[in-house]
Amino acid sequence: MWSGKRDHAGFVQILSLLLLYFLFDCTASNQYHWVVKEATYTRLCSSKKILTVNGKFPGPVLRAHKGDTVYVNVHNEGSHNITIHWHGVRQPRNPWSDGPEYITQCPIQFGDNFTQKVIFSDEEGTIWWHAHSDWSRATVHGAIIVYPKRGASYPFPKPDHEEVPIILGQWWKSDVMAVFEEFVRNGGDPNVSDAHTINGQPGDLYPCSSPDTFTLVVDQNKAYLLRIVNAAMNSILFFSVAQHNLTVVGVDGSYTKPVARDYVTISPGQTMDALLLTNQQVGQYYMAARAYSSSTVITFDNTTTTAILRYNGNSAPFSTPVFPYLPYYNDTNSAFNFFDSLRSLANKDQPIDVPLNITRRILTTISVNTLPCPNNSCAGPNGTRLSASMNNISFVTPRTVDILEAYHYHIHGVYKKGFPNSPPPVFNFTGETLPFLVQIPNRATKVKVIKYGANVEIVFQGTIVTAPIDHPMHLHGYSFFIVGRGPGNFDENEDPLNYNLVDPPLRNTATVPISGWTAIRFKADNPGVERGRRWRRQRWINGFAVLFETRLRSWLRRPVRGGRRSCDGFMIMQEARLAANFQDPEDPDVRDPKSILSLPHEE
Ligand SMILES: [Cu+2]
Repeated sequence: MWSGKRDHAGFVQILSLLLLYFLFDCTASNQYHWVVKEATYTRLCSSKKILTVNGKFPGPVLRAHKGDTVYVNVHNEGSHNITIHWHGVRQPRNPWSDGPEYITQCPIQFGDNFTQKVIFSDEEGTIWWHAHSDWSRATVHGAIIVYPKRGASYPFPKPDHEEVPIILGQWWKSDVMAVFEEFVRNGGDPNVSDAHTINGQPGDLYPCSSPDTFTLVVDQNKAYLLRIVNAAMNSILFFSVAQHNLTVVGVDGSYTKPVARDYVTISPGQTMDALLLTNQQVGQYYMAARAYSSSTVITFDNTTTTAILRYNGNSAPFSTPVFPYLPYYNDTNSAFNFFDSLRSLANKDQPIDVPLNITRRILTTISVNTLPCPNNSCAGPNGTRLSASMNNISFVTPRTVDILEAYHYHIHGVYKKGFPNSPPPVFNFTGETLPFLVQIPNRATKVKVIKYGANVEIVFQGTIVTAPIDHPMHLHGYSFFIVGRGPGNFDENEDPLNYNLVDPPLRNTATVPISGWTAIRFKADNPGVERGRRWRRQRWINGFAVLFETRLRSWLRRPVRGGRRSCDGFMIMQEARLAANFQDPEDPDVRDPKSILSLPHEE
């Protein structure tokens, strides 16, 4: 099935059964050995070293059946500290090795190793894993394929080929860590990437790329299950296959009612299961992806990546493949028309449980604000520094102890409770004018404490602060139902009347439309520290943390030594109590923890 793909030759994992050792789990568990290390790759006529897992880009596929527990021993032989995150894996009562840096664990230092336990519970279909430290995920990522439970079947006819990863990514000719450091330093947007990629290859439309274009060789009249992942750093993408429909049967590790489309939209962090029926004439067809970008002020990578779908028996291998339809870059209607077409199965075999009686409502703005910069020397608008916010709070990442550890051991001063339930300054979020008050966000490590079992609704409200933009929003530890979305300001009286509470899609990443809102619902039944975050231009950090009621601390069975990555080994605790503060390398002016914890709005 794979051809012309040097870099994919080793997609096979070392897999071993540790039957006796993990007998208490009642099932044999899979164990993976991953080595994070640099490897040299050549793209777009130049070579560079990139960080990889086992030398592969994209990284190895992790395979499991629904209900499996997998152990991944990560050896960091790279040059950066790193964490590996299991995106879209619920990890029930096991946030300890979920990966988000300084939220649930501290990074694996280079030279060190850490065995991460990954518990697959509800999710089934395609999800993915990626590094969760700075910009290392640009090259350290791969697909996770969760097959149906052993003995169970798909809710659709079994495809002839059930495993075709299509990993969409982005490539910079320069070192991605240098791109990251540069925009952290200058406070502006990251440099635009030089290419989009399909399975690590830019494709025929870029220089020096044709010979290595990813080619999927297929037989006629078969069904192929594409496992599509958007692993790009900041591009929402349109993807399509010339003269073939994609029948979407699942998103973000949850099955959907089948929906046949001539293109799909996929945001960074999202995944998709799509059936491709090879029911066209024997020949060659392009698959292609390019950006959806509706902002009028933000530059983006407007290049198009391609791969080739080649039928066996094709008699004209050197003819130009047929090119597919892709919506135009700023076609918001097409982008969201696709998202709106997704529905959960919601039948008797796959019932859903949308929370109806909401006990915790949160309305949060998501904005790209600006911070003043000395001598107006930064690269944001008017010399400012860009800083994303939720409810006008820009999340400050702790650097001495992770939030989960602080929560579990009652370490004070690492985070503060009281993330507001609604925007502190209410203004016309999507109107023409903006109060000065909301331009400069508060910087804080602010969390929302939610009672175990609460039925939560969060409405993400886009704003015009700095510039309106579409925002992909992601939650760790949960999938959620997307019950509604709309243009303009959310109307708490009118808009809920139009919610889909019957068969809304269950996702882990929602896309909030430019100058609009999206509403999600979930039941808070997975104790831990979860982080909601936005999925673009990561350093405009972003997000808030959600904590669960104190009495559930005991439910979080902290793994014994070796199953937990502390910030500085297990003796960190005493030091942390003394040293917990928020010195932020990006902002040396912030020295006194209290100074950034004085917030305008407390519960
Ligand atoms: Cu995630």
